[in-house]
Amino acid sequence: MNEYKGSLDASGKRFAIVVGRFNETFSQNLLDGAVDCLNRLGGSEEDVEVFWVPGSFEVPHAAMSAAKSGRYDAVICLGVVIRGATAHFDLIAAEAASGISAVARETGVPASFGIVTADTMEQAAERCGAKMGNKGWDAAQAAVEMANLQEAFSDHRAGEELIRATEQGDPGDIS
Ligand code: INI
Repeated sequence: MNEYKGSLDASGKRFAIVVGRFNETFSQNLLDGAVDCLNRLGGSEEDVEVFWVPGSFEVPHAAMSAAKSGRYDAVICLGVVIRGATAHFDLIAAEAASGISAVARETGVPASFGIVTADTMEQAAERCGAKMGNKGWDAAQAAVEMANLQEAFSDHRAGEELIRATEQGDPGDIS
């Protein structure tokens, strides 16, 4: 059995961070968390580019452009959607989620989901750096892991193993 795991080493990797400005104080906290994570995992701020967009609804569009540019190993998507603040909460949250997963699916560039969905401002605060941690930090960590895992698919030996597993009808465990 071959098992693949992306390491948590951000050195030498380039990241785009796309962040929705709506609920900006919280979004800024997510961004700070993501940048802190990349720094702690050995990344360089020179390899990080941040793109602000109006709100979470626009995050997938900019994330897709970033992924298609070929300049990044992964795209980190951040935003804050609060139910109390909008009647179209569900629409915005659903579009952000499906749009971000489409980025990874259609481009092959990992795109991590750091969109906080919360019922109240208090819940949002908890997920943006208070009691429940920082979802920006978590999304950055997932992006680092996925960026490294991607290499298993381009590495010669890893590729052969994946092909063999597929031929045997076993998709293989690449977690
Ligand atoms: N965008 C968010 O990121 N969070 C929200 O809570 C929110 N609310 O409440 O409406 C929000 N709306 C803006 C939306 O993302 C778009 O920017 C806007 O509809 C223009 O396309």
